[in-house]
Amino acid sequence: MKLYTSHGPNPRVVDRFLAEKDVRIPTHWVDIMVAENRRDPYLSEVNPAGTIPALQLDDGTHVSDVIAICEYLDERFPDRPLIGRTPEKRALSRMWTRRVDLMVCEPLANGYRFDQGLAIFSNRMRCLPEAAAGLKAVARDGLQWFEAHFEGPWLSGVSFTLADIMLATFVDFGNEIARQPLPLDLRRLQAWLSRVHERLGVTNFR
Ligand SMILES: N[C@@H](CCC(=O)N[C@@H](CS)C(=O)NCC(=O)O)C(=O)O
Repeated sequence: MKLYTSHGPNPRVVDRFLAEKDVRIPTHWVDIMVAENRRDPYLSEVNPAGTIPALQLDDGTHVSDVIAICEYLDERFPDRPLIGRTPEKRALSRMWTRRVDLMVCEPLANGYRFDQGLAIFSNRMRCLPEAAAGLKAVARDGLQWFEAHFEGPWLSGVSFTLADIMLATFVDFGNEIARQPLPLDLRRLQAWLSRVHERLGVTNFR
């Protein structure tokens, strides 16, 4: 197995997922700052969608997208499950992970790409600078929704899951890099983020 990794929150989710499971796999660094991921051989040999991370399986197949990669790793290394041991727990953690992705990760990341990240991203994907403020507001609305519906101690209840790792990593990215800080009045999420940091350590965006 080999993990193609780089800067940014998506690769960092997989790093944290692996660390929490105490699994180590060889990595290959791809420099997204110079768009190495947007040309061959990465496009033709690893991931035609051009995104990082991607995982090369032992049979040579490549899997991309954080959720697919983490699902595979959780099945391949079943100790310390982070998706869920039972169908019911898996259903819940998948529901919360999907909500996190659609309601916070995607709008927050595009809000960044279409604003501070424009110089890096405008020549590799369609960027809509006029949508940046709206997308950041959508991500904030998402965070407020999580605040209102959070029961804890973790997003999907008693089990710490991929949903927690994804949301915390994008919130860290918003706090540290993307100038979209977690509002201080979202008290439950602030306390949850502290618990995630106690468990995983703080993020270090490379
Ligand atoms: N939904 C994808 C998103 C992956 C993604 O956007 N990764 C970023 C790094 S955080 C990337 O590849 N950026 C460079 C680029 O798009 O050229 C996933 O789950 O893996």
